[in-house]
Amino acid sequence: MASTRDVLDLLDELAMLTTLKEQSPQSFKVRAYENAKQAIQGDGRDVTQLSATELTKIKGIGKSTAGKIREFMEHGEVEKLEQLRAEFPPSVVELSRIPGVGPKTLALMRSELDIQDLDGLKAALDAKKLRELKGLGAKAEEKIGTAIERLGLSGKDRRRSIGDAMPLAERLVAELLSHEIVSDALYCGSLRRMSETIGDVDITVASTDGPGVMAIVRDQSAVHEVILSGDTKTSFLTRDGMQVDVRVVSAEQFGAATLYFTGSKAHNIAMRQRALDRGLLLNEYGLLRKPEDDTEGDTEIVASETEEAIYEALDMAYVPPVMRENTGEVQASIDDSLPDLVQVAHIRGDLHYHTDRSGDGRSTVEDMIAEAAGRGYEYLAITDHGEDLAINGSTAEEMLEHREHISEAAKAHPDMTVLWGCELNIGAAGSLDYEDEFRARFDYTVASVHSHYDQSVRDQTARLIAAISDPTVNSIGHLTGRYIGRRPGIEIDVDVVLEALFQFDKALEVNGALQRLDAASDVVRKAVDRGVKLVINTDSHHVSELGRIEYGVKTAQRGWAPRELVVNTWPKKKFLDWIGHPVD
Ligand code: DGT
Ligand code: CA
Ligand code: CA
Ligand code: ZN
Repeated sequence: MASTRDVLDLLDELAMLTTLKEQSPQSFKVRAYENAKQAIQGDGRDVTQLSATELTKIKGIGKSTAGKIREFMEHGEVEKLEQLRAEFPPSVVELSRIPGVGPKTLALMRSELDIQDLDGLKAALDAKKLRELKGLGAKAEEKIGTAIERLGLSGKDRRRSIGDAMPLAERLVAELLSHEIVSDALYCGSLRRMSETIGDVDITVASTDGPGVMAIVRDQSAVHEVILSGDTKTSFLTRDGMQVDVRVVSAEQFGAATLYFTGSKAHNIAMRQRALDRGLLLNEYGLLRKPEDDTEGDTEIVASETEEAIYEALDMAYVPPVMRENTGEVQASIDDSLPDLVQVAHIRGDLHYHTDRSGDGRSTVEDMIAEAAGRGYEYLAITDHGEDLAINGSTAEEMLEHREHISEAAKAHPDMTVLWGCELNIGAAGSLDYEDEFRARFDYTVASVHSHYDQSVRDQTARLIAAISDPTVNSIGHLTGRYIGRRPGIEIDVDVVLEALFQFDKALEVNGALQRLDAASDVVRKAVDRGVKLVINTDSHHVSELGRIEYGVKTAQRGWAPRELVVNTWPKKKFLDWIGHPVD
């Protein structure tokens, strides 16, 4: 059965493909789909149960969109969407995501040069044909070529961004868990380790009814093409070519299987060696002891039901999945010297948080504050965009009004300290919004890059250091500004930037938005080694986004971040002291 989530996905896809069709994200039709999506999110009801009339009564949903939602509910597909999908197959959609390839350029590439996929585009780039298109030129051509290279879009084993893979995997696992015959299910592989890019999705299921589970899997709406399906394993492709492997094991073997299929391969090999050193065998079925004489007798199962039991039987501390990369965690686990990692439960506040004061914020001050209070936060920084971010920012005057609004709304939650903050925009050469004096009045600031991604390493490093050294800045948000797999971030000298953060005692943000995960876990690990303070944020623009804190925390854990370095795990007094704010 389709869910509200499926309807939101439907509207997303319609908006995206209609943008390509109309060659503009501003088109009336695109806006209609986007408004409908926001309206449904705001309404909160299960829209699959509503009639066309009830749907159109929701403000923001027009007649035509309501009709499409009903068509989807009744027929399982929408004719308009099928037409758009035929006109813009996944290989073409993929091209539209390359920075520099807008809908108009895409249309020209197809009509003038017959480019229909990445290979076609690369051939045209090699032949320097792109520059001949109307509105392009040698510079634009070069930019597109560089983007393809830096995003790693080429090659046979091309990888997907975690932001594309995670929602799919989470939904499949939830769906599987809702069935009686499934006793457990977990996504494993690189996704469970929080790699930024995913080769394929690996799901492990515990059940005594393999064929039954396989039938459920084949029936999922995400399945575009089944590659293979036996009694215990099904592999399928989604519409945009992502591969998913689902394997069924018995509940007794679940821990051994998830350990194996989570990997990494290098971690598995080191674990197997640890087992061998103790005369044991480790594989996807369990930690096993062979009979003495090799031929007679049964193999004894030492541990297999849970991952914890296997680590314990090997005299090792449990290694969190995000650390299983064989970069020192195996030895640290043996020595019992794994760091005291930050956990979601340690987080006491979110410090990068937008409201509808920002052009791109979609929930009210009241709702955003209530949502944070609902999570039990002790403090919160509302950091709407500063004035330099043209469409999204606020003037000094608007910010002062906003401060009043915030303190009024905060009265409903007296246990939580709500800080009047700002997300400052770091200009091309490191400038920040407002007059110095005004900027200094904010309770808390996060400064981040939102433009000028193409400067030299030297200039970008200097740019960040200018912001870090500014006395009004408390933290640096989404360090590189990247969108994983979509937009390469700025290139910087990481060591120099981390040294500056340490010297000026500023916090480095770990941004939990899946398309960002910025600073990346490898940068976090260097920051931890240098003793740089961290702050884990959601960068929420809507009340539905606070849950991202989990991804931020996992990214920090992947960088071995200990609790004490993360400033938003600190008790309120300690945190407020650090930012120089009076404690109330
Ligand atoms: P991916 O899919 O490329 O993003 O990365 P993974 O880590 O998900 O790799 P995948 O899907 O090929 O295999 C899933 C896990 O299965 C992997 O992390 C470890 C385990 N595995 C796969 N092949 C081998 C192998 O040859 N030896 C060992 N020890 N483990 C393996
Ligand atoms: Ca995989
Ligand atoms: Ca796999
Ligand atoms: Zn932001």
